[in-house]
Amino acid sequence: MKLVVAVVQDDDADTLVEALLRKEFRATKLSSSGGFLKASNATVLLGVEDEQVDAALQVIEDNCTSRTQVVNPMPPIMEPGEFYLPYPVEVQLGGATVFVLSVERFERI
Ligand code: 2BA
Ligand code: 2BA
Repeated sequence: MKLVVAVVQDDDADTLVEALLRKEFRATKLSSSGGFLKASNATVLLGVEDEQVDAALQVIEDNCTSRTQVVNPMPPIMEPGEFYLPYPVEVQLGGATVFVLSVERFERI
């Protein structure tokens, strides 16, 4: 068995979970936030049999889209009299960041 951990954008999370359930995957959605943007995202956990991993990844790929987001970087620490003109930076948010881990033991208690 494998544990698929997928960090996805908030906008895609509900559609993804619905699509996974339609294909009879079991899923748990956690609210999370990105370290860099500090914006909320979602982490979807899927415990799946080894031979189902590719099918699960395909559902993730089909339902998670890459987007560009414009962010304002943190201003630097200023000395008195210094002037900082903030300019927005474009960040490419991936459709999903996916980790696949081996599960040593799975129990339903
Ligand atoms: P965030 O950390 O909020 O990152 C959002 C996007 O900002 C990233 O998109 C990437 O394009 C950019 N970014 C992140 N760190 C950066 C840095 N140090 N310098 C320049 N740009 C940076 P994604 O790579 O698609 O990641 C989306 C979200 O997936 C991340 O949100 C984070 O929550 C998660 N993630 C990505 N890689 C991860 C990893 N190796 N471990 C754990 N979580 C990860
Ligand atoms: P839920 O997905 O809301 O599922 C609640 C209960 O509904 C499940 O209890 C199970 O009895 C039933 N159920 C879920 N999916 C089903 C399906 N495709 N067909 C028939 N019955 C189904 P538990 O199995 O005790 O799971 C409790 C919670 O643990 C789940 O909440 C989910 O959040 C998590 N979970 C269970 N198995 C998981 C897995 N393989 N991967 C990720 N999360 C899992």
